[in-house]
Amino acid sequence: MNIKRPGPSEDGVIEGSLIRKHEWESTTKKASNRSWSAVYTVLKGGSLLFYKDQKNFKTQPDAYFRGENPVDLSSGNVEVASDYTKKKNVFRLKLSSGGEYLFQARDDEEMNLWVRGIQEVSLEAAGAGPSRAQTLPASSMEKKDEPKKRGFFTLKKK
Ligand code: I3P
Repeated sequence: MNIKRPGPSEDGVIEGSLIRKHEWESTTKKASNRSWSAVYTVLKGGSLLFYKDQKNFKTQPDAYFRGENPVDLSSGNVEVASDYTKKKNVFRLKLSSGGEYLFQARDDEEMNLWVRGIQEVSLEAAGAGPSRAQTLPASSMEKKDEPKKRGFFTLKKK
């Protein structure tokens, strides 16, 4: 299987293959389909978009995996799923709706790229602005004050 490493693409998003498990539909409702599925994932415009594969994304950007709507990342929370021990390199995304997904990346490096990327986008989607830094822990504030704000990898602002 050809797995593309995630990285910034032409229009400044992150995209790549992940294995996904939808765990919770909402806080109280488990997802009806909790099987792991390979999804071509695109982080773009404050949302995560899922496709069957890269070709579908390139040729039919509106044809989402199983017709799913993009997942809005505002107030989303992403973290390494260290409590999930059945698979390696798994991170968890919790949404403000109570929805919850697990994602398996190919390796530790890819997992961290996604976690950092989604973290950054969900903060921005939650409402960027000067007041935002005040809600971050001190260590993050120091980082934000560094001259090169986006040193890890670049998510271009449009
Ligand atoms: C699911 C599948 C998943 C499993 C999930 C099952 O069954 O085996 O791998 O999640 O467990 O429901 P199916 O493919 O028949 O839908 P794990 O890999 O995390 O165990 P769950 O019901 O505990 O979420």
